[in-house]
This record gives sequence, C-alpha cells and structure tokens, in this order.
Amino acid sequence: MGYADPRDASYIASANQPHADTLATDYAHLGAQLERRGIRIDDVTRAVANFKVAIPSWGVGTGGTRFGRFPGIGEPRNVFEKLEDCAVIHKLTGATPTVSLHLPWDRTDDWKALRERGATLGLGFDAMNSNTFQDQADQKQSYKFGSLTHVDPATRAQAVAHNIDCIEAGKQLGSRALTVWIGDGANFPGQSNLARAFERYLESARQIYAALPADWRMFIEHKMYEPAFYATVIQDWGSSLMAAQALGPKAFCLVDLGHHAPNVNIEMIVARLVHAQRLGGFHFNDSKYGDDDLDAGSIEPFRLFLVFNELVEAELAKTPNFSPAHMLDQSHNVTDPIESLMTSAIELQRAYAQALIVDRQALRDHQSANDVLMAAQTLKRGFTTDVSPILAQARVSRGAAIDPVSAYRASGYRAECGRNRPGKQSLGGGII
Ligand code: LRH
Ligand code: MN
Repeated sequence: MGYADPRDASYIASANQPHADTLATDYAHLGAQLERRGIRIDDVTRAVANFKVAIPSWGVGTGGTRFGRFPGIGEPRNVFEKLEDCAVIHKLTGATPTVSLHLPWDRTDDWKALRERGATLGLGFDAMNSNTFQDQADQKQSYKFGSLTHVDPATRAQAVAHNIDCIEAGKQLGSRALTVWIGDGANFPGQSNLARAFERYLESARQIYAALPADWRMFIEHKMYEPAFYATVIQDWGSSLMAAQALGPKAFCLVDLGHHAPNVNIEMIVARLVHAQRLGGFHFNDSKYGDDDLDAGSIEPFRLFLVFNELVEAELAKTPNFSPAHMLDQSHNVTDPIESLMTSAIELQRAYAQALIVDRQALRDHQSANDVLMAAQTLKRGFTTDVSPILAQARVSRGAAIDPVSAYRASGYRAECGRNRPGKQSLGGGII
C-alpha cells in the first residue's frame, strides 16, 4: 500500500470528493428538519466548527493496564513523534489544535524546537500535566507515601519544585495552565490523618499557585480512588472546590469523567462548579466501572450529552469566568490511538451539537409548568437527532475530512510509521 501524508490539504480534498454530494443532500435534509424547529443549521455548524479539544500526548501511544500492554506498530517514541501523530488527528478532524503534555514523559532539552515544530504542524500547547505519582530514576525522595501531602517536608518540596518546573517548561511552549492530579492517599484506615493530609495539600498547592504567571490557571483534578484504595486526598469535587477557593481566583476544578463512582450524576457536579465559577475544564473519556479511560461517548453517550447540556446552559446564561478547557484523557489499549482520538473528538462535537439544538424556550415552558414528560422529551429530542451532517460540514469548513477514519486508513500513515519508527516496544504493564 502506497503512502500519502493524511495531513496534506490536497490529499484531504481528494479523499472528500466521493462523499461531497451525499453530505450536501444529508445537510440540506437536516437543515429543513431544524428549520421547522426554528433552528438555523449553519449557526450550529459554525459553533461546532469553533469547538476545540486538546489531545493528551500520552494518548497517541498504545495504553495498557497493570496486566499488560500490547503496543501497535509505529508507536511514537518521543514527544516529537507524538506531535506528528497529533497533527494527523487535527488535520483530519479540524477540532484538536492543541496538545496537553505530561512531564517528565514528554521532557525534551529543546522546548523552542518543539514549539516551532508544533507551529509548523498547526499545533499549540494546552495545559501542562505534572507527575508526582511515579518515582523517576534520578529522584531523591520517593512518592510511595505521597507527594504534595507527604508527611516529610523534603518530599513535599521536591513535588512542589517539579510542578514549578512544569510551569517553566509550559511558559516556553505558550501553555497557559497547569493540571495537578496527585494519587496521594491511604490504603488503610489509620494510615493517614485525613484532615492533616488536606492541610499539607493546601500548604504545598499555595507554593505552586504562587509560581503561576498572571495569565495562567491551575486545574485541580479530583479522583475517587486509584492508586490509593481507601482514601484519596483530593477525592471528590467538594475537596477540589474547597482547595480552589482556598488558593485563589486562578485555581479551578477539572472534571475527569472517569474519576467518579458508577452512576454519580456528573452533569450535576458540572452545574455546581459552573455556579461556583470554578469549572476549569474536563478530561473527557468514558467508563463502565472504574477509571477505565475508554473512548468518549463509547459507553454512556447520553451522559456526555447531559454534560454538554449544562455547558450550553452556562453559555446561554453568560456565566462569568466560564471558559472550560476541554481535553481528552484516554488509554487506547486495543484500538489505533489516532482513530480513537479522532472519533472521540467528534463524539464531543456530537454531544455539543445535540445540546445546541434543544428547544430551550419549550424546555423552560415545560419546566415552569411542571410538565415533566414534555420537559424530558424536549431535552431528549436533541440527543435523538442525528447531527452527523453538521459534524461533517463543520470539518469541511475547517479543511478537514468528511470521513476521517477512512481517509486516515487509506493514507497508509500507520504502516509508514511502522517503517520509520523501528525498534522494540516495551510490553510491560502500565498506562503508557
Ligand atoms: C489520573 C489521570 C490524570 C493523568 C493521568 C494520565 O487517572 O486521569 O489526569 O495525569 O490520568
Ligand atoms: Mn485525567
């Protein structure tokens, strides 16, 4: 199979050719349907085309679990190769212009070159992610018993220094946010003092906060469990919100969809964080049981729609301080990461488009009249409308592919990476 660069505009244009007429027909048909509902399809398409989500650099390599990892061919071996793959995702979807890096996994000694290569590929850098949940070879203090909340001041200082180091790297890349997720916690009752651990968290986080440039934000990511299996210091949105409010106006709460117990009403958490004006952003993925990091919209698409319904409500309410940073955070254990990330970005756009076409006035009226059934039906009608033509038209308006996965497969990019990225892949366990 020959190879054509799927990032090339003329390649994408020729890949779109066979689909153009069908899309025009389907788009006109949906347009007529929405017109009858008083909705201008082009307005929705424009909003969807402006929707952006960041790619997690750690998501373009094959993920794994503690039981094993089965790498595919042509795995990216460093942050520069990860960037090449991220550019394929952005060129074919038009929806992912930024990459979120994770240190030290993405450390390089030439941030300037990385920033320039990014610019050449049409990519910028989103929130930086620190890592004090693993010990690095040259590390003095171990994070076995915690990092920012460790009982030993020297270990806390080491963790604070790493976070400040991430800010310094981000400044050279044009990033404007730091995401702090820590695995700190306890496996057994009595192992740690729950109150003091939170106080130590605040003491450390204040030092990181103080190092933030004026135009930066700090995202606090809560997680119910894992790696701690009894108590996690920042276990839920309440702890995250208390910390953000204690730190200051540049601190916000980041919602990773997989970090909640099954059946938790995540859209309610979003509504509360919007009310508190502390919704910093999302790590989108999906899950059935734990922090499964599956593809967004693959298990609970209705829940994803309900989250975007809250975001559209917040937009319409002109909520102050409301500019959530959207990111994907997934682990691709059995699919081609590029295909999963493209389809996941599109599933977010789908949930957004579905939320945008909800008849808000009718919904308000039914809610004020306590017409429960009609209110539920009016909301659900957004979800049950096939908005695929809008998503494809939004891609075309961005010079992207009508059918990204087919265009990607036909390009032979993965096989080409296999040829250009020789070398044995580690089979060990772990998410990357
Ligand atoms: C923790 C988490 C966090 C990342 C890591 C890769 O589960 O969601 O956002 O640092 O995954
Ligand atoms: Mn996450």
